Amino acid sequence: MAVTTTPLLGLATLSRLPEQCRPLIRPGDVPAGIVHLGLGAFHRAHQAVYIEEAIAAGGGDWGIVGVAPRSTRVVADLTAQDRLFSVTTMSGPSAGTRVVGALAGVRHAGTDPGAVVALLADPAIRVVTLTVTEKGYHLDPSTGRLTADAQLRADLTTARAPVTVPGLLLRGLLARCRADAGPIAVLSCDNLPSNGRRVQSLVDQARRLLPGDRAGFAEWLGASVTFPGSMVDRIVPASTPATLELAAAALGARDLAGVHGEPYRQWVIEDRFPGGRPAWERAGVVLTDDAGPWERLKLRALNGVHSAIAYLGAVAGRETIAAALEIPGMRAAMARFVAEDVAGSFQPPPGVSIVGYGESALGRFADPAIAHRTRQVAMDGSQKLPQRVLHTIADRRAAGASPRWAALVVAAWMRYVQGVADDGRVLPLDDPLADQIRARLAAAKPAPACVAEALFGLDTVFPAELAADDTVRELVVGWLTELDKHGVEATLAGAA
Ligand code: CS2
Repeated sequence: MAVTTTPLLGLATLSRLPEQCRPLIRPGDVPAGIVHLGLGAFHRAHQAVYIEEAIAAGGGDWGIVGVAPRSTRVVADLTAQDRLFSVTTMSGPSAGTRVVGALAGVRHAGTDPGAVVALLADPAIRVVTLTVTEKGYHLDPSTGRLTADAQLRADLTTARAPVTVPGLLLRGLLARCRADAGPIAVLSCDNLPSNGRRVQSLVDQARRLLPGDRAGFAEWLGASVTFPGSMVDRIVPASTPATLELAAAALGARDLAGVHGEPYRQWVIEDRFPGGRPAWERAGVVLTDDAGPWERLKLRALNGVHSAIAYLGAVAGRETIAAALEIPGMRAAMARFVAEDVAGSFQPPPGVSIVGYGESALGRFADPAIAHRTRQVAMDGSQKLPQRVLHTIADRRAAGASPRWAALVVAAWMRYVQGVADDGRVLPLDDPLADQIRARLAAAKPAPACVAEALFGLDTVFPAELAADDTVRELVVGWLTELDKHGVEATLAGAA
């Protein structure tokens, strides 16, 4: 009896894919012009899609060399598939799958850091993009100061092969300067506050730690490297077996690197690319001279709300964001958070309503097909809270207001990190500051005021002024007391 197996996605299977699933370009046809650090699901469903569309519409040698800082798995899978992967766009009951061919190469930084440094010094590469998550930058979330961790110091001060992202970037830029390989733009696509300026400051701080006289390097950086700010948006949960099953069913080929995401996507980029850039405007990217208002809009009215739903939902035992949004009172509380606290905290982009934007974000979160896990969004809270919630609080306090709903989000995070859901189940604490958080909680009495006091003492998360603000403390302790006594569901039912 003949055994039929589904073939693996690759150049050899391309001609057998249904027409509507085929990539716009074939990997290998377009030479590389971009190095991307961070080959996770978000990059594959966002920048890779936009860049492929821009190349297809406007040409140019802008293929991407994707670098995985840690995961060897994604490099092996993509290599086996000739760097092809699919993106399945989910919307309610329907799904559409398309293969993307933007990857001109893939590398694993852990096993071959020298190759990554050499790429950054290659004149053909004129843009570096990054999606390495907030913690990948090794910056204190509240101040933006470079953390002085041993790994990073060793990357910068010894001749060993770099293992951190800032280490790779600095060594690469230094090699580029020495090779006189021409100007380049470093484009952060992570949800950091003022991400362009943060990365510029990261490079500047890291440069000062390099041994020897680096005056020439500083001058070259100032003249040849730009750090455009950007806002990126698309909900792309971690892939699951269901993602790969959907891809295989649509393609008739197995795709081990498939990702899925929502139909919505947005990219706003400051147009400062001294070595040129893809024709992004042909792919729907908004090019601007100031991404700041867009970035604040997204971090505060979308990501802040996302985090709030994640903490409250996980404590209430809900697996997904969509399920958490169905808790009675959740949607109303989130709408009031945006309308009463976020909306008054900054000037939005011209013509954009913060309340309307917040409403549409809630609509996106509500789609159960996306199946974004509350625990995934809850990860790394210490790195996310400042730009998502604390900046809203600081701006509202400066205007004399009492940001009640934003305080609920801080209380929800403080409730979540204690590690036990309302039904007694254990919640994971996946956070670079997990040890510090646990130590502070272990030393504190369990009363809400003591827990809040202990956590407000995390000075790389909470600025001193905010931690010492009695109004903020009272609001947070009030909510934490409610959450402790009555649980998330009763708190929300009585709140909005
Ligand atoms: C989420 C984001 O995991 C998280 O923290 O809030 O990944 C979110 O889905 C994206 O920023 C949407 O663009």
